[in-house]
Amino acid sequence: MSEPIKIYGAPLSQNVRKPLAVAAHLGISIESIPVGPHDPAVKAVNPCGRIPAMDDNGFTLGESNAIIVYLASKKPSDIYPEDAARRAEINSWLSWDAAHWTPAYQPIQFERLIKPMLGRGETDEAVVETAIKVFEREAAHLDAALAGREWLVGEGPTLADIAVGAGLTHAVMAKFPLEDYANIRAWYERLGALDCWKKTTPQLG
Ligand SMILES: N[C@@H](CCC(=O)N[C@@H](CS)C(=O)NCC(=O)O)C(=O)O
Repeated sequence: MSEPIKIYGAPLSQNVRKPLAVAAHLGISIESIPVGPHDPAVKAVNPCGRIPAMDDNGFTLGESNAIIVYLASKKPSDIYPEDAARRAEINSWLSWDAAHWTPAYQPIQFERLIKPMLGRGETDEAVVETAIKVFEREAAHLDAALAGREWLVGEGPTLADIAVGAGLTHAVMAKFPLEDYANIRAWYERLGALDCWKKTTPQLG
């Protein structure tokens, strides 16, 4: 008999939130194993030690966006529709998330939130200033893409919204500069109204 899919990684991580939210949305039963990066249990599944990592009855996988595509492929639904063009658009956002969006917000989050939380020193304002320039460029792109739309692809939430939206999990605490991006803020509120988002809101402190 097969066991529930294991997702390794602390739910506080925005990257871990992605598979937890997708599983919650699809009603896929999973076992969440809340361990940090480089824990031996993670390394056994994902040799580079990063979270999330997945083990589906011996099939192991790293990279949050690959994991959510795998989960969605197990249970066909509107969050990853069969249509080739829709899938390609979703995949394009998943690539943008990994290649541009995450590197844009992560330094701000690290400097303003993670560093103080882990006692790794003061926020380096020079790093934040440089990071904000990068962030503004990518946020402007996302905001423009959302103009006149409720969701990034098609008419309902998809993996694209979950992957890209996960990056804003700690936006308030890390003070991401979102004041000028009304479309992003409205879209993130829509995402926040989904049950899968409410169920996976990390509890800080
Ligand atoms: N591209 C990876 C990034 C995963 C990642 O960097 N996770 C962080 C926690 S949010 C981590 O494990 N960091 C430890 C490290 O990079 O060594 C993904 O999307 O899964």
